[in-house]
Amino acid sequence: MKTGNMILVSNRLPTTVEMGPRGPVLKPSSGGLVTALRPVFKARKGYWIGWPGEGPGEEVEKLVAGSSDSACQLIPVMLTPGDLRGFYTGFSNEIVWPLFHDLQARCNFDPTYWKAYVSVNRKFADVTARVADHDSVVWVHDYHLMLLGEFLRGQGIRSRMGFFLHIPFPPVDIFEKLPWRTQILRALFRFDVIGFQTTRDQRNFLSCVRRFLPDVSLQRHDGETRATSGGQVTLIRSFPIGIDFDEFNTHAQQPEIAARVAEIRDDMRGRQIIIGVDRLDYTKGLPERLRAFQHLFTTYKHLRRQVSLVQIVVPSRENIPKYRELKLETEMLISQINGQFGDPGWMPIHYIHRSVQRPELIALYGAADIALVTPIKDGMNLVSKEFCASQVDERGVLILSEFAGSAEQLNHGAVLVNPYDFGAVADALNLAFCMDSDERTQRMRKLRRRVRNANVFRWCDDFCSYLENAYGRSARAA
Ligand code: ADQ
Repeated sequence: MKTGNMILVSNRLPTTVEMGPRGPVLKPSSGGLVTALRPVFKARKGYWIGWPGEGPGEEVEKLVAGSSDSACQLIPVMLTPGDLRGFYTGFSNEIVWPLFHDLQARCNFDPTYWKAYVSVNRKFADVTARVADHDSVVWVHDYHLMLLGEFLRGQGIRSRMGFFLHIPFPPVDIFEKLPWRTQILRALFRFDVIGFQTTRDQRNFLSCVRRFLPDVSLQRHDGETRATSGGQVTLIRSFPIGIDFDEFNTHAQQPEIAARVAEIRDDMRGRQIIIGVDRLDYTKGLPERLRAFQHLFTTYKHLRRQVSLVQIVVPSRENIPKYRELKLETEMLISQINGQFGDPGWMPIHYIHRSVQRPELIALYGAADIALVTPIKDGMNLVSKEFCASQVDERGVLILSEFAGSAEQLNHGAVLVNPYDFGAVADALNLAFCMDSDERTQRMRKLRRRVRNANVFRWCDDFCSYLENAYGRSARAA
């Protein structure tokens, strides 16, 4: 029986493969997306389709197929090393990722990458088509799988299909550099719903459609756009993703975490703690942030010895040369700043280069006086929201880049900055340092209210019910 199932498709399955003493073992991941999707899978039979991660192919495939996640059945899409090079490292991360973050100079428009992208999207379509039927709801995630709707429709699949883009959508002057711009836009119109993080992304996308697909008619109404193309309807709207607020908020109030917060603060000997938490990615604006921090101690000399930055960086995409260069640049800047300003009793920057466990992360968020979240562009940025949810005593200040998607929701309580303006970031740090406790509380209260309300469960509910009710379906089924 396949009726009415929910099929989620993403590049990665919500698991990782680890090598144990007796061969590969499967570890479930516990990200916000997985938590948010559990209730959806409770209501209906569910499948999650994706690549399971590196490991010995056949063994991993058997392991995943035989695993029973309590919420849904996992279905692996097996990819060869060649697929991963061309599709994942190549097209997804050397073309779409930089281009969609407005960094066209970092793109490598190698035509072989496109071939791999097409072929892997087809592989995903073949696997999805095996479990999809007319009553299924298919929810495709992110920039790796923009062609999936087209290939599924090509196989005669008429179920409701939605696509959500987790990263930004670039302005038309940047998107137009993409050699495959028309094919990608056309393919997206085979979905019934296209969701973006922010209204800015939605606007950019619509400008691109007007420029490159003049035959598509667009009607705007109340925040959503109804696009008609060849008699088929696609609805376009923004659905800003949230976090599991309660998870952070509840953990932050537990005595062990409170004790750890006190310990961290103690270790810092009364200095204000500035926290930065990022994947090591050039979009997160790390070198820019460090230069602004350096500028701070030259402009605001009184802040020397009064503040320390705790910068936590999780390694990412280490097989891509640009990411290795970024690691070197970041570490060089950190040692330069520590060498230039530090002394035996004070380290300006504490650098942690590894993944930190959730309880420790919440304690660090809770102990911080200031969060410095300055991506040069970000679809949403969950760190800005996690910081607010962990600030149970409401005294932290959030300094947030104007170019993070979350700035659209958090602009009332955060101090917004242009991350390229080192002077302005240094000014914001000084402002936050000097901010009195009433203003801090007032701002943080607003932020927490917003993050609590627009949580990940609401996001998931909004998208799923919108997709299920999408009237595009009747046009397609005709
Ligand atoms: P990411 O680019 O991965 O996500 P982000 O939204 O900041 O960016 O999420 C990063 C996650 O990794 C956070 O949950 C954070 O806690 C965690 N993390 C970072 N450093 C860590 C460390 N050292 N140890 C442990 N955990 C760490 C993409 C888009 C974003 C969008 C999300 C969700 O690029 O714009 O917000 O998807 O849609």
